Amino acid sequence: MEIKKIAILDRAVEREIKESNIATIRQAFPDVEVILCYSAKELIEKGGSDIDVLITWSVAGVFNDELVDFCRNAKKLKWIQSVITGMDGLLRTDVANMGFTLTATRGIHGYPMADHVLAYIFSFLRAFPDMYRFQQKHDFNLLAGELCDESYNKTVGIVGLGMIGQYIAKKCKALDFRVLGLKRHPIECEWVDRCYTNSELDQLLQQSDFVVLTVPLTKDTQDLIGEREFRQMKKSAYLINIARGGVVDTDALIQALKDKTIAGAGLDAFVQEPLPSDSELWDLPNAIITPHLAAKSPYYMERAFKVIVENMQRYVKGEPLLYQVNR
Ligand code: OXD
Repeated sequence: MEIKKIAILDRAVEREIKESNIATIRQAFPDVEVILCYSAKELIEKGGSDIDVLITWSVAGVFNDELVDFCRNAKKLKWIQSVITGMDGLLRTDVANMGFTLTATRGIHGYPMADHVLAYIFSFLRAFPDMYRFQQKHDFNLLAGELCDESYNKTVGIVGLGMIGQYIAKKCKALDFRVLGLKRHPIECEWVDRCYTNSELDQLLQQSDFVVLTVPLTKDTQDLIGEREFRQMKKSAYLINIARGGVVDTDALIQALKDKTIAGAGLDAFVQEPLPSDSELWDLPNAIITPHLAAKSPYYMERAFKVIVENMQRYVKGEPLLYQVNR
């Protein structure tokens, strides 16, 4: 397969793709024309109607009507490579059925995401949200020790044991947690004490002190965790969602946090992003909110572009691409 021209469409606000990332492509493919742009309109203005490959984000919002129309009319476009792993934002649009080869970037999220999960876990164990509230009041609260717990004898249950989930398991095991996992087709994994299948979710929920969600958002995982599932969890347990907001029923989550059906939640993904400023979640004292950045790291794009260049090399050689998306 020949590649003559590619476009890299970055997100306008964040502008995360740097010239140094694009240089990785230019070095490996000096004859390929590369267009960098921030909207479908700019892509057309810069002469991108005849691109062979589109490299972009697959989060909700990027594939807006403009970009969907662009894809419909781009006669030479055959392959769309995402710079992230979750493809739900793209798959929800008509682009899913336009016959393009679709690939994600995988294998690089575990490092920052495992750190992010551990940051939630230890913040909750050591009551950091409470400590921060005392600090804001200049309150050297000697009774706050009552709020502190420890990791000894705690269980982390990871719902979704893909590449990210397994890396989280590895880090948790190294810190002596008991680790449970859940996967449609259970696997043997050296860092997981027991791997359950989908129909055994309740068993994982009932035993875990921290339930970590790392599954993709699909029709099978939409609202996977709702009122019934919160009631299966221990009252002392925390939910950690670094997957997609839609995996959890938001109303049931707010209720569970208010009623203390569970102890708290670390949330990085939301049904509506940005999380609306009037969402009740912002003010719940037992929620830690981060703005969908569990995978962020100074090294992310550098790693992502290595995967992308490897895929371009495979593409021109006619070899199977890495991380093809199964619609
Ligand atoms: C991803 C993400 O899908 O960071 O890669 O949300």
